[in-house]
Amino acid sequence: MTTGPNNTGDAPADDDPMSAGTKIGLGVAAALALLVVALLITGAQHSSPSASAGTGSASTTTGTTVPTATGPGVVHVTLSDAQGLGAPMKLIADKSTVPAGKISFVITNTGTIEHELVALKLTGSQKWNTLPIADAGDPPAPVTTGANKVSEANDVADTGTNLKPGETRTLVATLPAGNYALVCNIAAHYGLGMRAPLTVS
Ligand SMILES: [Cu+2]
Repeated sequence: MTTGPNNTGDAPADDDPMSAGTKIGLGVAAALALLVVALLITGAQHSSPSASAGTGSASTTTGTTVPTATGPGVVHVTLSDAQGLGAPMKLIADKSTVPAGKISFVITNTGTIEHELVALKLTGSQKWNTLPIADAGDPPAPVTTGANKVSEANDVADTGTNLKPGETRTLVATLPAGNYALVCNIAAHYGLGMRAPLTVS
């Protein structure tokens, strides 16, 4: 009320309270900053797994989160090569059997070049590791010479754009019971070993 501006005599008195206040304020600010950082770290740790689950009931969705989810419907797929087209390549899935329904493929490219994941529904007597390499082009089409891909006529889930080296991506697909081949169908990759079986039961 009467503590308005008093010019005289208050100047020295103002100095001390203000500097003390400033110190307290800085202390509080530092503490708050630490708290915020801690919350951000905690939040990040908690949000990763929950974001992984994927949402929606669409047949396929993709995400760029790096999930750590596990469960019967989660298949971790590793795409790898040692030196590009100059050596055998690998497509390794940590499961070969999953229950029918929503399946989350958590795909990581640990190789040196780009890769993709395509799930092909097998029909008739087709086997995952002996699909005819009779196609070429993008999209693949039957050719008489220069074939380096398998047919994608029965493509049921696809990462679309390729994964760059080091990239992880989630592909969610709703698959009915059946036999499938997981392949990378970039030119020559299937033939170099990028294929794995998947049974949906
Ligand atoms: Cu590949």
